[in-house]
Amino acid sequence: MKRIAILTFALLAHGAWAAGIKVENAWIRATVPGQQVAGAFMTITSPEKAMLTGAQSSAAGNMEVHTMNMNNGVMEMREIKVLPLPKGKPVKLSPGGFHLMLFDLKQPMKAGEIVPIKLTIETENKKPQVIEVKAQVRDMQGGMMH
Ligand SMILES: [Cu+2]
Repeated sequence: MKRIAILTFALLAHGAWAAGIKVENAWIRATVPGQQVAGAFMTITSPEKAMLTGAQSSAAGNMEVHTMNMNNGVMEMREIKVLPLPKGKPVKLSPGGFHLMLFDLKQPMKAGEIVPIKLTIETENKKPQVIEVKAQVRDMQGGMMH
């Protein structure tokens, strides 16, 4: 499926800093009534080598980290358990690439709403850290197939 989308990446004022980990431009794609899943996107920069190992939100029953690839012209998504965060290099979660998936939505995602997401980030030899991010729901054209 070909995705046609016009994306505007505006920096949100709600940047989150915790343990030096920077999360910018966190947003969730608005859903239509009856839709049970939504994609969440953001840019994560870690000052040291780390990994994203999970996410949670009060707005969703479950969340997964996904990767998306084109395979013979077909968009394919699969869950990944670990998303590496190289030292100092921004990792962009965006439509068509890495993203977070919200499942079993408690309510529709309406444009303009702010939804909290908790990211679990681990560095070598350290306890996992939970970083709370505020994601803005945005209405975007185009869809993501599941
Ligand atoms: Cu997905």
